[in-house]
Amino acid sequence: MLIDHVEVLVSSPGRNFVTLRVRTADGLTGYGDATLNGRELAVAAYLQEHVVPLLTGRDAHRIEDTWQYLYRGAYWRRGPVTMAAIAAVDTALWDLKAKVAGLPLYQLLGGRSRDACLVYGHASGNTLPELFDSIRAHLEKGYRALRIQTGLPGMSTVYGVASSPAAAGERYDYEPARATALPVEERWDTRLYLRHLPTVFEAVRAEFGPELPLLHDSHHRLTPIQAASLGKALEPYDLFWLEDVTPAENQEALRLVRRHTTTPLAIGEVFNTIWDYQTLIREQLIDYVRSPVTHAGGITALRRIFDYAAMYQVKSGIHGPTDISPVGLAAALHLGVAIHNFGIQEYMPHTSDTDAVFRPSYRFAGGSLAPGEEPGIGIDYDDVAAARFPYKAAYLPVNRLLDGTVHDW
Ligand code: EZ4
Ligand code: CO
Repeated sequence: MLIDHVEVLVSSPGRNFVTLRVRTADGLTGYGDATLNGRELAVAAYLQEHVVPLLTGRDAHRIEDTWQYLYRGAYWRRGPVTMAAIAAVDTALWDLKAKVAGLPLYQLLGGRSRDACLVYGHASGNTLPELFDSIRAHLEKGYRALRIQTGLPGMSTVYGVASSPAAAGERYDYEPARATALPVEERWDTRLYLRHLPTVFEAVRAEFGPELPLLHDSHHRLTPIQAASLGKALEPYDLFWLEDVTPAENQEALRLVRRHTTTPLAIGEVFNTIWDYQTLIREQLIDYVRSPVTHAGGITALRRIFDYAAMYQVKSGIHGPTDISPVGLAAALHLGVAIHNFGIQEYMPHTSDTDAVFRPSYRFAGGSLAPGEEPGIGIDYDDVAAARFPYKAAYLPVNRLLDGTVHDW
């Protein structure tokens, strides 16, 4: 199964995506996702200039060897650009191997451990009534777990709050990347957030009862002691998880958080290797691993992280915003139905333009996503549709404190 043609596809059906297509001499096609929000062309160039020339003529069956070749062979290790590029190759090779086998990918990963992946949707609102409308709209669609993000009184934009209300149609998802010449700048007030958020969860529990699993993302904005205090304050509302409380480059910071709260913690959407989780998992400082296939070196590498996590009863919570392409989401679902320590899968539906380009075969029903049943990962990229959506530079926002200091976004 020799690789004879590799293409880096960049398109923007609603937002930018970088996709790798690997063709074999006998005419099979495999896909991988290499999208890195706001830095897309860096990965496209890494692939085009430094990886594509290495792939032509290789045996597509040698997934592990290719992974090690690209990881160790570059000498320069880790990092989001490198690991997204390796992820795309790895995913494309798994897609190819499953197509050769004539099986959906999850069969090659050990077969089903469950019927489908429970997902959580994104409910948000600037005010409580808007938030409640968003929760109700999601429940009507069948969601059985929800992330709750809310505006702060007096602040115009806050991470995670959709700009249009729930009823406004298909673009009710939260898309932070904006096609502006410079990144949009947002403002942030940690003390206000810490005071306000528990009142929101109290109101949501009072309105919707104790059963519904609720999640929240602090998006790296707190110090360890602030995170500890928030975790404690939210304990009465029984969160499924509290996400990214601190910028976790410093894994030891989580020791302090953990000593003070039993609120479950999820971390890692910006991590890219197992080493970023070593202390967090071994010392059981977190409960959920957030890495997606797309940013953690592919199915091969993320599977390894999950197997390590399983030793410590840490579960998967794969990142699934719209900046993970349908290729990355499809790969996550095959892995998610196969592993034993599945936790939950994040899900923000893509736009119909995105789905028209990628034609994913996964299906949402009853609050869960099930991977497609045809051979491979279940993606069929439409070049004609993609040509309608050329790349458009877009940036994630930059965050500043009220006095102007740059803060974590
Ligand atoms: O801000 O993927 O949990 N989800 C998130 C996302 C991230 C975006 C950044 O590209 O934190 O919304
Ligand atoms: Co997050």
